[in-house]
Amino acid sequence: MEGVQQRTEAALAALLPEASIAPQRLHEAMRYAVLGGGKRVRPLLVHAAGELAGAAPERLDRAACAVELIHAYSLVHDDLPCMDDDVLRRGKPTVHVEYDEATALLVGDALQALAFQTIAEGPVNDSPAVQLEMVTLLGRASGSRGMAGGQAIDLGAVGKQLTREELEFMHIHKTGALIRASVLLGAQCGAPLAPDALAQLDRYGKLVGLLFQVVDDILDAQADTATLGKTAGKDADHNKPTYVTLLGLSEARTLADALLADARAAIASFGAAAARLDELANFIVHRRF
Ligand code: GRG
Repeated sequence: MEGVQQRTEAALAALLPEASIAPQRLHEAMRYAVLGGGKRVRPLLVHAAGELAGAAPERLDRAACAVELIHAYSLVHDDLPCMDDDVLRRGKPTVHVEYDEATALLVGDALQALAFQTIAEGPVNDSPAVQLEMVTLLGRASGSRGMAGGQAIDLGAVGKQLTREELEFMHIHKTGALIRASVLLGAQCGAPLAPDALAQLDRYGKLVGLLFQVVDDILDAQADTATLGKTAGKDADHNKPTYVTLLGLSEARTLADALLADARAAIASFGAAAARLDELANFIVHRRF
């Protein structure tokens, strides 16, 4: 995993325009937003699924950078005062605090554009048709029927009670869609997989996407309980529903265990070839941040 994290960092550093190139402030802020932080969970998923499909590492770097650029843009915009209004991200000031709001908006815009450019320039697959499918997949996962749509539902849910189904729908879009797309994009960098195999990978991606958010809610609630003696996390402070506020901590943990078991079962038939995907599902559950 460290190897993939390091090569992702190097690939991103090479892809992002140098801070010395005009417009310098925008390029510096883009590098500030992307480099030197983050667990790189999505690139790890791209590489793990890609290995299963026998994809070349250089292709996987391109796909991994594309999803991580979308993820980084979403965090920059999510932190803006008009959204979550956060001042810290990955242990340092958020982009609009370190630079300014207009720059943060443009950083997100430019990172999103660079993500699609990265897939379009390739190399990601010898087949132009598959390459085009990958652009479409990333667009769907990040647009209004994916991540941006999930964010809109999230903003609309402030101060409201959501049912478990509504909460799940929101997270499958807001966080889950890009995680799910990471798995499929990795697979698409390799040799074509049988429809059954692709469906199994897709099921794994969907489950892991949801699992990621359930664990995020648990970690958030635990962090606040530890530091402030409260029982609810940051999102609850923002008056947003979470799995912990809806189900309680114990049931949220039970749900995470069940999702982990289902995700592992979804890829069980691949055997040892899916060992990294299996490890990643475990990593997502047992991570500390
Ligand atoms: C602004 C269009 C738009 C979308 C924002 C994903 C998202 C949608 C906002 C992020 C809000 C958030 C903090 C959600 C909790 C789950 C999550 C995505 C956490 C951050 O992802 P990690 O843990 O972050 O992978 P690192 O820093 O490790 O990359």
